[in-house]
Amino acid sequence: KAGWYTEEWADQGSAISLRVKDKVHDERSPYQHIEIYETETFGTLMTLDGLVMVTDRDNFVYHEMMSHPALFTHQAPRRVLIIGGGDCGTLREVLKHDEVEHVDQVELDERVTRVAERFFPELCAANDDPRAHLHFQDGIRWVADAEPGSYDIIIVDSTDPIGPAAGLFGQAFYADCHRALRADGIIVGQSESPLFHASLIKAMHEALRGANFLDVATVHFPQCTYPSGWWSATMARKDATLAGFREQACHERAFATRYYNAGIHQAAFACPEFLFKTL
Ligand code: AG3
Repeated sequence: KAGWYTEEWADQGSAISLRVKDKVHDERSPYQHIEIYETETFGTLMTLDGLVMVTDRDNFVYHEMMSHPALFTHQAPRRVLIIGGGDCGTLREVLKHDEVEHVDQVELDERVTRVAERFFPELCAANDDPRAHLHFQDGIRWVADAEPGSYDIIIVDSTDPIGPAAGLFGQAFYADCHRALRADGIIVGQSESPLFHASLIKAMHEALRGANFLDVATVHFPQCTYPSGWWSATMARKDATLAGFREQACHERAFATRYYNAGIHQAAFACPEFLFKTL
């Protein structure tokens, strides 16, 4: 049925609407309601519990910014853990880095990945890379059970901080991540809209510092199908600062990106005045 798909943000008095040609998949997994639409102008759309997760047209911005700023800040990212990320878009970006030797992706809901394999094959194209290890279980438990110092980078590619994802924004989880990271390890998590959710970003900064991370920073990027159209990822480093961008390596990277480059890397860390005053 053609019409409009709308994600409404009641508390913000605003919404995003995409013109859709058809709903092509609808299922209730043990964890959530998974729907796939074919849109008029944004390609395929995946929603979870009615909220936009991925569209063909704009997911590259989010997935590149969830991965490359952290991977080009770390001097030698070899072992990466992705929590969530079931559509595999972040995994694809991480695997573009040749120095990455092993990626564990821990997604709660296997159905999200199976549906993505069918409707977003280009995001899942690298899933059979021998370096990629997909696990379908609770990420909070995974990190709590991880050997100390087992990862260089942890990427938290979660849904909004409600329901099962809420724990992924808390200090107890960050403390477990701190332990699971090597000394120069970096954690990065999606941190919602700076315009709509500045208090969440502030709480994340406090929780990360409370979990003994030395340096915390937020990167900004446009994401026109998420609330407010402006999105962020918040990053922290265990016992070094987030300075040390491998700019030369970024310039000389052997893989293609569509949003991220060295100029974007540096610009994305700039902190808007209102957020600076909030944090
Ligand atoms: N992670 C979801 C970000 C939250 C979007 N929120 C919303 N639409 N209300 C994206 C998963 C992509 N790998």
